[in-house]
Amino acid sequence: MENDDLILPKDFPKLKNDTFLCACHGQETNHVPVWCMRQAGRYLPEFREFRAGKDFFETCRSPAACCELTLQPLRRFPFDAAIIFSDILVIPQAMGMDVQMVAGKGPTFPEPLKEPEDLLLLQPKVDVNKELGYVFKAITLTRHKLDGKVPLIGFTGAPWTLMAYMIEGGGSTTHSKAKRWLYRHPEASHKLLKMLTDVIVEYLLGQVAAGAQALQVFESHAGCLGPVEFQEFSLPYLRDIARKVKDQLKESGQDVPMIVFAKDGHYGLEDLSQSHYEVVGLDWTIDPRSARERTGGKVSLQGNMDPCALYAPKERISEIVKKMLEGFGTRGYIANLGHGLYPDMDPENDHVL
Ligand code: 1CP
Repeated sequence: MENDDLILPKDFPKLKNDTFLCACHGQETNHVPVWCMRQAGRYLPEFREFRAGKDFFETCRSPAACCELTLQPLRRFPFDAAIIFSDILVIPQAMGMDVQMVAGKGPTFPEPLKEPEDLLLLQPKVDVNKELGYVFKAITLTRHKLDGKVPLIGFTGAPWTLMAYMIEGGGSTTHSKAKRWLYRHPEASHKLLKMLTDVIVEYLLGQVAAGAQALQVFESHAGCLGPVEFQEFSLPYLRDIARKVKDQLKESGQDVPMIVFAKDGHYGLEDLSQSHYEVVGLDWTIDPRSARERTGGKVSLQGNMDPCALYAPKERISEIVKKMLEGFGTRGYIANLGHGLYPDMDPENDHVL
């Protein structure tokens, strides 16, 4: 590493643009802050060039590489926040599972969990500093290198979403293997969700100690649960995570806003707005006005333009953004997409957002 001081989580440069953090707390801002999910990624030619020939998870384990990839989109666009380059699947790895990124296929677990006995193969107690210290180093280095330009967001996958990958062994359209556990092995499912929750809490606290200024929890697979399963297998753990992280941070006088993004979980919107998170992230299937009504001003909202709207001509994108802003209003609002950017999108269209 070029300068040893840059791996110490202290003497961080003063934050110059706190618009995103103010909006998280529902405070008045002089513009609506913007960032994009997957703002670092394959839609950027410089990302493709940097990642070429390198293994994805090796890249995740290099603090210098993660720092560079986090900063790339900020050199192009005036985003109001950075999100650390990493992946949600570093947690199953830390728990002892092998996960590989296979070109053209995505994340793959050669030996997914099949039956409840397989839980014995997981590390019962994960030392996050040892197993995930590389993420903490990347966060510290990036926070220094950001030079106070914008705040740095840390993140994690939520327990149900991680459980789904660990059982499916990769992406899935039905999640039927993971859902089989919920219906056939509810006790083992809760055991696994609890194990994941414990690691996630320590992991998020480690990210804050390393310099993360906000935290997002991705429940990307909320949509394959119904409201009843969501109440039992997702929501309690999402709540637990926020409560435990906040209790710990309060003890040390820290206030770090937390965002929950439960994709396609609109049936849970009221509950999510009362789950100790300052911000609820929304996918594009929710109408902004009805989201405001249903969350009753209790939380800030983030989202929710359909990423595919970026395929539209620039004038049309401007109209869509204008409508979105009218729907959400400008207070307690963070403009974002309703999910991540896709690899074939034109980076130029991000400017319109
Ligand atoms: O080689 C590559 O570049 C692969 C593409 C890629 C990238 C850029 C993957 C594989 N992960 C990432 C980085 C990443 N992943 C970030 C940081 C970058 C940023 O946001 O700017 C973040 C926040 C994630 C989070 C993540 N990974 C989620 C949650 C968000 C979401 O999309 O819902 C999920 C579900 C994953 C798993 C994952 N990692 C990669 C892929 C292709 C997938 C999805 C697999 C699937 O379910 O089919």
